[in-house]
Amino acid sequence: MTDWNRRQWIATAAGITGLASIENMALAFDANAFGQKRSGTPKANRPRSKMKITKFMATLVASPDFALLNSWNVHDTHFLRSILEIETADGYKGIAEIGGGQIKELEAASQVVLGKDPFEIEYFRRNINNIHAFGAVETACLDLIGKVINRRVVDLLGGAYREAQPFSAYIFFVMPTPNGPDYSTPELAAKQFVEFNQKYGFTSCKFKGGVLHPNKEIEALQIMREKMPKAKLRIDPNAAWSVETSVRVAKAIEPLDMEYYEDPTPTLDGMAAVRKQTKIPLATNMVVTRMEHIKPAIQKGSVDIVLLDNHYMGGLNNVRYWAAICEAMGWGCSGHSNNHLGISMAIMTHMNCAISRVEYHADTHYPWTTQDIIKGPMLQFKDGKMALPDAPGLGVEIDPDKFAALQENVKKFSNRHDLLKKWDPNYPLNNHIIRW
Ligand code: GKR
Ligand code: MG
Repeated sequence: MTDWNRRQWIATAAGITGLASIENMALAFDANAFGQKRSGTPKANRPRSKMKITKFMATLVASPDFALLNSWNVHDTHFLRSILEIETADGYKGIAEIGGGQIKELEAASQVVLGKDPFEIEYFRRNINNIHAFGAVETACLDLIGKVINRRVVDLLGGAYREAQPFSAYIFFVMPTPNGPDYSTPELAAKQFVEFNQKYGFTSCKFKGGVLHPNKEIEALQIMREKMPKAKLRIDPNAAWSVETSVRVAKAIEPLDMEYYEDPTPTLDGMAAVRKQTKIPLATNMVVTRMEHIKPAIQKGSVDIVLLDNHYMGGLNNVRYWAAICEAMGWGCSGHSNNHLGISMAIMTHMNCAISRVEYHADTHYPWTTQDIIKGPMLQFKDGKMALPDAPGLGVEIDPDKFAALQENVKKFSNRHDLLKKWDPNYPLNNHIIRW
């Protein structure tokens, strides 16, 4: 075939498939049409440059926290987070944030990562033994890669299914402390939701239960429903209730048109027993957290909704596999969180925006954060949503002065156990038990 005939053939094929700019397409497909002087079409054997990670730093930080209560404790004076920074020989940087107390695990992971290319994520997954450390490494690599190719992390996760992620208010009972707020009654918890709605625009509420007697928590939900007739309501007592109590509470809150009921009771069997006796969908971040939980959860009929979390589910890419499995199982997906800074806020926004299956408003503790690590102002919720940051990678950067201040805070960290024991001598500190 002559050169001209080949170009005609390609142009015709391109026309049939509806491709525009036929002449350009012909040029692009036909690598040898105009000899070696032509530009724009890479040769198949073009050498690819590899990058090399030469710096890996893991740092513990602490940010002040409120006296939030859950079924086994009061939050400490500060919450701890581990910050990972990586850098390549050519000066590209990536960052990540995971839970506190992961520094040793991250340092062990540095042995696997140093000297490697940030694109070798599957190699890292197979060779880093700690799931949290792998999650941090993967996130930092994606942040770095995003900066190299000038795209956002969400684009590396399948693209932005939505540009802003809706989040829910995370409502806690807060123990009164000398300088802190007091949200220790059902009325005050309901007031907190109204305040979060007014300040951030949240229209759904995850209410942390398992703290006061279940009747008080039912009362709090009833007041919330009165004050916010259209809101989506959820309660999460973190498995502090027996099956019997969980069913009794379910019957009492069914008329409130609850969106879901999160981990009322422990174990897949316990959840299955509750699920048989209520119309409210059951959600979890406690009984379906690893792949091996999926089969028994389906067999027993334990849950309807799984909360996705990149930390314990093996990183951002793995969470996408989780979402696909949830879709196959007929489970809905929401998003889980613990106390976190702005880096995690950005990570969760990229992750949830990439996953079409996340049809519920995801959790976030960010409104409780007062001292952040990121450059510039804290990330802002608008109408209950967090928009994807615009800059490449995660779109947030570490502010060195804020970082130094958060490192100093680690020395100030202490628990509030004495105060809690004074406030409620029967509180089962650190002891995760069925309380009612
Ligand atoms: O910070 O008190 C808390 C929460 O209870 C958190 O630790 C849980 O992991 O938010 C979480 C949950 O949904 O169970
Ligand atoms: Mg939960």
